[in-house]
This record gives sequence, structure tokens and C-alpha cells, in this order.
Amino acid sequence: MSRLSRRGLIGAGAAGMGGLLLAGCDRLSASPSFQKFIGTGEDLTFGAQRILLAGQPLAREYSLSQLSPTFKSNGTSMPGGDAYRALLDNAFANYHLAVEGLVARPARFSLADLKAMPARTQITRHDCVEGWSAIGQWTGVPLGHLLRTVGVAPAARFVVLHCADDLENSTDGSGQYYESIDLFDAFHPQTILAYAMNGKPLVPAHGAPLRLRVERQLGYKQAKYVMRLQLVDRVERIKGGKGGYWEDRGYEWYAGI
Ligand SMILES: Nc1nc2c(c(=O)[nH]1)N[C@H]1C(S)=C(S)[C@@H](COP(=O)(O)O)O[C@H]1N2
Ligand SMILES: [Mo]
Repeated sequence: MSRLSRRGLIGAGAAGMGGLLLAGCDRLSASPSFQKFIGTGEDLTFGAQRILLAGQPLAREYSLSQLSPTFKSNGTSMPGGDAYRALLDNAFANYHLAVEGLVARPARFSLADLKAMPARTQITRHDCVEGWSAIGQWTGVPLGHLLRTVGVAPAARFVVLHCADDLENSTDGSGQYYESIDLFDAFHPQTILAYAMNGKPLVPAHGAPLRLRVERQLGYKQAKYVMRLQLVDRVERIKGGKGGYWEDRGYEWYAGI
């Protein structure tokens, strides 16, 4: 491949990333290593990887001294129903996270299994559309690690997170909270399934035993009480078809901050 056609490919790739990612791309093009790469025509894989990473900027992280003294609980603060009650009464010893759908090896993980995996701790700001924010510290297993463990099938594009709470006490599951993210966000280094908050085990008000943190998106994407992950190629066939409880009721699917 000539240097010129490599450049063309890289340019097309960067343009295709869209306006949202421009800040990251600008930073990238200013870096000496990127300029050197453009100048000397290193191999395309390196360039393509750098461009993909440029589209995955990290959300800001804070220090312990910046933790909010209070962190509001929003939406469900205690899921109803006997099943959740029974899990809670037993300190979630019988809890399992099911991972299924478009994966090579469907699996169930206990809380102990998840805690034995590599962990990440991060202090981030949670922004709710209702107009409040709070800074909290979250510890959990990177979702990317879990997905590599089960093996994502080539056709998979989204991770759907099914939760234990039903906001409408529906009998058919239509009021059950759920969310979905794409694989870019799923493999983002700050996307974790958190089991601890501010250094303590997660309490029911904040999503015990397991809740999603997807730090570049708004509060309603941060699914609490996660029971099951389903890998899918499209979200149209799930519940209301818009990829989440609030999305089915008019909110945006991509809730970027
Ligand atoms: N399962 C579930 N997840 C949920 C919600 C909910 O009602 N049920 N509310 C969402 C909204 S709107 C926000 S702002 C955050 C609130 O998280 P917190 O209670 O830990 O502050 O959880 C999100 N995840
Ligand atoms: Mo929210």
C-alpha cells in the first residue's frame, strides 16, 4: 500500500468518527507520535488503533477529597418482590449474574466470582437529567474483562442489561428496568459493573449487588440491580424496542454528557 492511500484511509476513518469525537482527534493530531506516524507512514494497524482510542476519551476522575457528602438515590431505591428480598436477606450469597445471547460461552457468575476478577476503582461525577450531580467512588469488574471471559460472538453489537426492579409493578415485565450500551462503551476502560461505592459494599439504594457505571453517559444509563446481560445484534426486538426503560418512554438512547 502506498503512503498516500494509507493516509486516505486514515483520513476517512477519522472523518467517519463524527463530530462528538473531534476533541479527542484534535488532541491526537497534536501529539508528536501521531505526527511522526503520519510523516513516516508506519503501519496502518497502529494508526487505526490510535484513532479508535482517540474516540474513547476518559471521563474526568476526581480525588477522594472531592467525594460528595451525600449521593442521592434516584428511581428505584428498593426493588419490590420476594426474589430480590430473598437475595438481600442472604447478603446476595445466592445472587448470580447471567451472561447470555451472542456469546461463545454463556455463563453465570456469583458475586464472589465477580469480586475475584480484576477490579477497577474510579471517582467520577454522576449527572442525572433531573438536574442533580454527585461525585462518588465506584469499584467493580471492567465489563470488557467479563465479555472477554465469555467471548463475544462476531454478530454482537450491544450489551443489554436486565434489572431486578419493575417501576410499574407489571406482571408481564413491561415495567422492568433495562438498559443497553454498544460495544465501544462496553469495552471502555471506565465501564465497570460495580459492587462497591465509596469503599463499602453497594447498598440497595444504589443498586446492590451490582450496577453499571458507564461514565460518559447520563444517570439513567447507570443500570442498578443488574441480573442478566444479554448480547444482541440489535435492540429493536427487546421490550419497547428503543434500548432502555427510559428510552422506550422518550429519552435518548445515547445519553452523552
Ligand atoms: N434498575 C434501575 N436502574 C436505574 C434507575 C432505576 O430506577 N432502576 N434509575 C436511574 C437513574 S434516572 C439514575 S439518576 C441513577 C441513580 O442512581 P443512584 O440511585 O445510585 O443515585 O440510576 C439509574 N439506574
Ligand atoms: Mo436520572
